[in-house]
Amino acid sequence: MKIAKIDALEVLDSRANPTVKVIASLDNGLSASAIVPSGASTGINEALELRDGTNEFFGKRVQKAVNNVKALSAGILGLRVDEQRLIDEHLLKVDGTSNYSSVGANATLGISMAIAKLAAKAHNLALYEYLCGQFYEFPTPMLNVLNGGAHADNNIDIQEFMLLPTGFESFKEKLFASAITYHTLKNILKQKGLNTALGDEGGFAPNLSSNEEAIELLLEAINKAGFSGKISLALDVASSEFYKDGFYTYENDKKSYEQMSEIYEKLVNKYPILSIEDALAEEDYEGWKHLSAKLKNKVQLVGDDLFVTNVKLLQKGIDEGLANAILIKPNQIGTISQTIDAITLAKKNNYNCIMSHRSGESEDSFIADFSMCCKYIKTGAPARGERTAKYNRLLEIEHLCKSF
Ligand code: 2PG
Ligand code: MG
Repeated sequence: MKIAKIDALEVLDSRANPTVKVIASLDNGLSASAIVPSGASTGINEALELRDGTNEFFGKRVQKAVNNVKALSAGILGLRVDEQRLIDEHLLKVDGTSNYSSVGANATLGISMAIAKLAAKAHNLALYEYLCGQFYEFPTPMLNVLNGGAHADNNIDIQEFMLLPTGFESFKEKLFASAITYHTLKNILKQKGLNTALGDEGGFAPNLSSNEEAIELLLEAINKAGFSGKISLALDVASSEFYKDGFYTYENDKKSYEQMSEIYEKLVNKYPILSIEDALAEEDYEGWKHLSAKLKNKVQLVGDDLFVTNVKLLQKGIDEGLANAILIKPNQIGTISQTIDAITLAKKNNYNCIMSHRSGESEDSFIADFSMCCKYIKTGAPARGERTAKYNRLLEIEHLCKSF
């Protein structure tokens, strides 16, 4: 059970940017590896993603973080691999800051993920069993089929338009119905002469005249595919991206948080939208209070940039009644133990948890297993290998559970 070696290297993510891969091994030769994801619409309070910042590769190399993995491993070698919390606490202590700004959260998370995978293997457990214990459930997927904002080169403000398949029993039924709808959406876009090129998360990224047009297109696809009433919608507005000096630049107009809240209320009344993420900006606490009082009982309000998987920020949100759900992204906080703490605190306070990918991803399916501790998973469209790696892993888990 003792950790014998921790190795690291640079690999590429789904946007052709360097990222960190960590390989951990035991004395007996058993090994496991993990690849760290990377966001584009990052929150200001996220843990630091360390990039070399040199002239080479647009400053994006992560050789420093790779070197830090090797340096950090010195204090971990010889420890039991299933001492996850002890190991994660060691990483935090050696870094010495609250957001990993010395060694980089891409270094610490790589180690933390690889250790968790290796421990699961050493115990002969599936990763989800190791991470979630007996409290696992199959998450409902939220599939981002139309991309805007920082994830696409089009003119749409809202970053993600997602399918939320609720009217089905199994994960497979939810996923397949969504994939059929995705194909139907592609055909509709083609027929209308709209672009069917894909954005970063595998959704289509056409130029449209308004955000509402995107919603209408999704509903048309759901209807045509025969899933009306069984597939609803979710949005990630990622509004921190278009918030400045107290105002939101939405559809080329300056809006206050009151006006944005009214827009959301109208959308929720008009369309089957069940969930809205980052409806307001991370620093707009007054706005979040207003919006939460107005809509919390009608729709799931998800904090992503607002909470950044951080228990302190989540606790503050709970105390002030902000939102009613949290997006869970391990690389926002830097270790698996801290991510588990955020999930635990959320659940204790009846906040729904949504396990989430980053827009820059890899073939690593870690979050698929981890999502078994959550009510939802959002990991992009049902297309592109770095997204289907996660959905396919969940299909596999479901299959194995059924045949057991
Ligand atoms: C988000 C994420 C994932 P990014 O805003 O929720 O979809 O995007 O990884 O670019 O922050
Ligand atoms: Mg988000």
